[in-house]
Amino acid sequence: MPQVIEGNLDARGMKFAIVVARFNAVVSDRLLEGALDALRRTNADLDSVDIVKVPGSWEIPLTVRALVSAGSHDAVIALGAVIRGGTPHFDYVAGQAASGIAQAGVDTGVPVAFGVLTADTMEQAIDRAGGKSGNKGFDAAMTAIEMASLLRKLGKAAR
Ligand code: INI
Repeated sequence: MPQVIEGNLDARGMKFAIVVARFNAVVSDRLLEGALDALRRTNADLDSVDIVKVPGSWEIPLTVRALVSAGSHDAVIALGAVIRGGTPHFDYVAGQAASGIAQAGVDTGVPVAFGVLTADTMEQAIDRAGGKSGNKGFDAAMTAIEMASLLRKLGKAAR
């Protein structure tokens, strides 16, 4: 019989860091609320969650890498909001955030969930940060929990 291995959504005994950009804080604060809600619902110990605030999404990859390299967390959740607003800056910031966050996880083996919203307008961003289209911070935290659980299982299976 094939063996199916997948993570679960039980965050007990796990330690998480959340990196959140202050830029567009009206959105990123809501993403943070969503992420904390997910951690609370899955029985994480909120007293052991580290929330690290950075100026903008550009600063997220460096900060995530410092955290995952230290190896003190089961998973890291990256939150930010990049809104197009008619400037090419959007593409640089969004692209750098996405690739830097992905690379940090792959390089270190620590799950890093991507909760950086990219949107054309503020309205669209708010819709995805607890408005009519759910909360991407909540979703990212759930993914972090599942991946942390999966990696624990894979670690056990390998031994
Ligand atoms: N940072 C964001 O998180 N979102 C944005 O939409 C944004 N825009 O549009 O400029 C943004 N810029 C700031 C950037 O992240 C850095 O903090 C800044 O360039 C200094 O390094």
